[in-house]
Parts: sequence; C-alpha cells; structure tokens
Amino acid sequence: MKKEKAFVTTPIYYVNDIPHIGHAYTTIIADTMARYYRLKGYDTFFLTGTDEHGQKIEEAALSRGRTPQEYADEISGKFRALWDEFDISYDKFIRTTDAKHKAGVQKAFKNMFDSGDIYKGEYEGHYCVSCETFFTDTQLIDENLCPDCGKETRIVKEESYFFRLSNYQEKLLQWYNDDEKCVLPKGKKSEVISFVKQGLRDLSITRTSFDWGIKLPSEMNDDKHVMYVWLDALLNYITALGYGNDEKNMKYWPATLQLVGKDILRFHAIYWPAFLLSLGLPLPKHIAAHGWWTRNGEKMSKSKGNVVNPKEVADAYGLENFRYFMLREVPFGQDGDFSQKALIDRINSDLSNELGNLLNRIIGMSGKYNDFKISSTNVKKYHQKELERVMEHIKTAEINLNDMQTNRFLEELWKALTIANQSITLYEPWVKMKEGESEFALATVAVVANILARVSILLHPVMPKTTQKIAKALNFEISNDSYNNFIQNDKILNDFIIEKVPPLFPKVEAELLSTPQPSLKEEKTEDKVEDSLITIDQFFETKLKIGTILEAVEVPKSKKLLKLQVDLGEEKPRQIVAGIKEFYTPQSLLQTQICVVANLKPAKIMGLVSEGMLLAAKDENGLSLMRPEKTKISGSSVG
Ligand code: ME8
Repeated sequence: MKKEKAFVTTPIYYVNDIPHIGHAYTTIIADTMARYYRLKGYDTFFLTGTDEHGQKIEEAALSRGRTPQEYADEISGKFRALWDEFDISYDKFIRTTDAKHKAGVQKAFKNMFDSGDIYKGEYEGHYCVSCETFFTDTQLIDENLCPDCGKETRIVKEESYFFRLSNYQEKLLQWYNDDEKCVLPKGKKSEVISFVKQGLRDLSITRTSFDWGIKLPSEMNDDKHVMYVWLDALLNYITALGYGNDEKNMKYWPATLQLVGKDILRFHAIYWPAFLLSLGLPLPKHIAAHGWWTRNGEKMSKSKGNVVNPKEVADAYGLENFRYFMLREVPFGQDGDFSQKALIDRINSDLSNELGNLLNRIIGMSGKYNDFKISSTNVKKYHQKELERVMEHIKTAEINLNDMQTNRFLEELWKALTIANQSITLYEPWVKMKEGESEFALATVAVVANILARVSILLHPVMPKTTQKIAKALNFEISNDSYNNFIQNDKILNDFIIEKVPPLFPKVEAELLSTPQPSLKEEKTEDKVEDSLITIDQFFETKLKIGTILEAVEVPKSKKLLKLQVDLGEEKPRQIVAGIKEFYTPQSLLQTQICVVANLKPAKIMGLVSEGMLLAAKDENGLSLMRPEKTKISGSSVG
C-alpha cells in the first residue's frame, strides 16, 4: 500500500535577530505535528530554515559592521544550533542564500512571467523596512506609520515588476469557500476573507534601491532589480523540495500543514496561494496561524529586556516540560502569556501529579500485590467501560490535533488520565486485595497501565523522550506499530514486569530564572563571561584609529544611513557608510573626530562600498559617537 505523505513547514526566520520564544513556539508545534504524522506512518517531510535577504537584513548587518552574508551565516547558524539542541526533527533546513534556492526562485519568476502574471511598471508608495511590506495611504496610521508594527514607513518610488495579484481575487475567494479548513483557525480565516473582499492590488515584486537579494533570471536582461524578499522567501516551500532543480521531493507538495504566526498570515493565505496558482501548482491543505506570546502580560521587546530566551527556559525547567506548557497553555490562534508561575503550575499539577504520579502508583500497587507483574488478561472483563470512555477521549484528542487545537488535544488526553486516576480511587484495589478479590484488583492496576500506555503514545509527539521512558517502564516501544495496535485496534498490553523508574517530573518549588531575564539586546549577554574573554593579542587584531570627518552626506532613500569621507592619515580618505542619520545631521559631523575600526573587510551597503566602521555607544536615550577627548592627528592608533 502506498504511504500517505505529509509535508510540514515553519516560516523561515529572519536573520536580523536571534531565536526567541515565539520562534521556538512555531517550531515546536510544527515538530509536534511532524512527529504525529510519522507516528501515524506517513512519509513525512519537515522543513524549516532562515530568510536571509532584504533591506532589513542588509541594515542589521551594516549596523554591526558586517557583510550581509557573514551576518546571515552567523545568525542562521544560531537558529540551526538551537533547533538541533531542541531535538527538532526537521528533514531540511533551508537558507535563502543557498544556490539551489536562488535558482529555483529565478525559475519560478520566469514561469510566472511567461504565464503573463508579471509586468513592469513603476511603484510609488510607503514601505515598511521592518515588515518588508508596502502599504497604501489608507492603510497607514497617522499618515506614515506602519499599520502592522507602528514604525515609520518611507516613501519609495522606483521601477518595479508587478505580480497580477488582482487577477486572483476571485480564485482565492473560491478556495476559501470550497476548502473549509484551508486556513485555520476559523476566526483568522474570516479576517483573511474580508481583507481579500476589500480588493487586491497588484504586488510590487522587485526592488532597485538595494542589492541584497536574488537577481532576476538572466533571460530577463534586467540587472538592476532584485526580488522582493517575500517572493523569494515564500518560494522556499517549493525550492526546498527541488522546484526548478532536482524535483524528486516535489512529491511532497502540496503541503499538509504550513504553520505561521498571525503576523504573517496575510502573506501565506493570500500572496502565497496566488503565486502557486500562477505556477499551476496545487494549494496547501492547511495554513494555520497561531497567536502572539507576551511576557507577564506585556509585549516582549528588546528595549524592555523582557524577551523570553527559550534556551534558558528549557535549561531551567526541562525541554519537554516547556514543550508541553507551550502547547497546553494557549488555545491555538490566541495570544498567550509566558510566566514562570504558569509554567511551574503546569509542571507540578498536570505533569507531576496527574501523569508522573500515575506511573508511580502503578509501580507501587503492582509491587505490593503481584511482585511488579502486570497482566491485562482480565482488563476487558472488568474494565471494558473505562477503556471505552478513554477511547472516546483519545478519538476527540486526535480530531482536535488535526484541527490544530493543541490545547484541546492535551485536555482530552488528560481526561483519559483522570479516568485512570479515578479508577484507582473508585475501585480501591487495596481493599479488593484484602477482600480476596485479587483478580479484580489486578485488572484495575492493569487497566490503568493500559490507559497510561495509550495516552503516552499520543503524547509522544509533544514529549518524545519522556513518553519513551514511560513506554519502556510499561515494556513496549512507541512506534507506528504500537500506534496501530493500541490506538487504532484496541489491543491491550502483553503481560510484563514493570520497571521501577525514578519520578519523571520532580516538583518545582520556586522560580528558577531571575525576572526579567537578561536582555537579548546585546548578544554578548548570552555568552558566558569566560567564553567572551579574549587575549591582548586578539584585541590588537582590531586596528582602531582616530579619523577626521571631511564630508558627510545622506544616502538617498535610506532612513538610517550617512555616507562619510574620513581622513585616517592615509593617501586618500576612506568612505564609511554608517547608520547614524537618526542621531546626527551631516553638517554637525564635519571636521569632528571619531574612532574607526580600520582593518575591516570592505562591505557593500545599499550599493555603496564602506571601508570601515565607526564606534558608537547606544542606549535608550540614543546614540553617541566615541571621540578622543582632545584632538589627535588623523590616523593615530587607539589602544
Ligand atoms: O516573518 N509570539 O520572520 P520572523 C509568537 N522571515 N510567535 C512569534 C513571536 C511572538 N512574540 N515572534 C515571532 C518572518 N514569532 C519572515 C517569514 S516565511 C516565508 C517568511 C514567530 O523571523 C511567528 O511564527 O519575523 C512569526 O510568524 C515568525 O516567528 C516570524 O518570524
């Protein structure tokens, strides 16, 4: 029989920032679903990765004096390392700077162009660099603020290629109408539909004002343009499967489940299916949007220093406990709040009292009554009713999971655990043993073990290692076979000797992380102090010099950049492009001195070569350049 296929994706994350709890949340849900499909025996492909092009990345690199590629390499590596550490079971980690991705995107552009969906025109409008999105006048807040993130937009006027999004309005509405679960949850789907009904305008899909992007296909003979980062990024979902190259993995398309945060649902539920229609490819089965995480009721932001670092939480409380908490705490689609108190409550009550304790009770009772032997022989004779009730919850749990209601899925599994815990209280096996009804008492212990086994199998995608430990104690292995036996076919456990295991979920008595956590603003704060110490020789590898600013001009179309000519006592002045426009006027800089890193590799920023980096300090009150206390000869060494 041909295996059913599943393709699960996360968004590809921007490399302008290091991973935080939001990224971990999306990735952990996707990982759970991929593991669930594997458990059911599906041939599963799970994709994640990083989104590395666009103005935002270019500017983030620049502000750190790095080339975009160097910077992308570093941050992409951090995402991948965290997912590896978190045991995320991805099959492919795509980077949009991969050569195969670039070739696939160019192929797709050409195909869309050939099908008449792309034309050349001129774009004038408001652009939000932070969201990498264009907005119309009517969408803006207070005339120039981005409606999504509230930051200032800038006016961009340039030649651009357009995608005929307007042609797809009716087809998209048809899709939403025909396919009930194409966008989940339902409330979010209604928002998408009303947005589309307001009318779709053609989409500008290329830019000429910066370089850091994929060039148009060479056949287009138009070197000036790079692709709009969202076109480039969305196409990762098919280039990762080999679109335009070696297409053998295209058998996984269409995607079963594309997970996104609510912030980027519009791109995934409107643009993405329109691009796919233009390419003649089938549409994804589910696009599921989750809500936003806050911390102790507040929006997380670097400036507040309250961003939750997922690694710190997992290290302190246990990775699988953290996974359980995230999926259980928040109804999928709604915003959720991270607090250590809520996490500790979940660990102590759900995990320790209700799940872990159940295993301890089975071990304790079987030890006392039957030398740790568990035999299911009489389970159906005495406890068929309990098994049936459990199976009702298990069925509902799976329906919920398939609808992405992760919290309800777990609630149903816990209802099954309650039946197990209540059976012990209700049937009092210790009394039955005394009254000579040992057959009944041992059947009660065995039904509880069988319930725990069934719950562990379905809980496995959420808590892979812990559930394998439970399964080992109950003498079975979690696999597609055990899923078929115990979940699909109502089989019961073979007779076995239960293994004595130490408690799986020790109680947490107090908060384990100081609040608020150290800010992630300075990436250095992440490193351990001893890791960040360098030798004097390492320090002197950086050549710092005093420079005198001879010229300063604004970089057109850039909100942050100034172009400086700086005298470092060399034959000719150096050109340095610096992100200081918000803090200094060009005029105020002339003939002032600054401190320059003089031996950096030149980098290209918005098409301009920058031959050094100037030193500055930044806090919430703004940015100050580092200057010598008294005037020094240009080119003097600092150190
Ligand atoms: O948008 N709560 O990348 P991104 C919950 N590169 N989830 C959060 C979150 C929070 N506070 N913050 C971020 C991009 N996320 C594009 C995607 S896909 C073709 C291109 C999660 O790094 C959530 O899944 O800004 C959100 O959609 C994603 O991170 C955005 O990541």
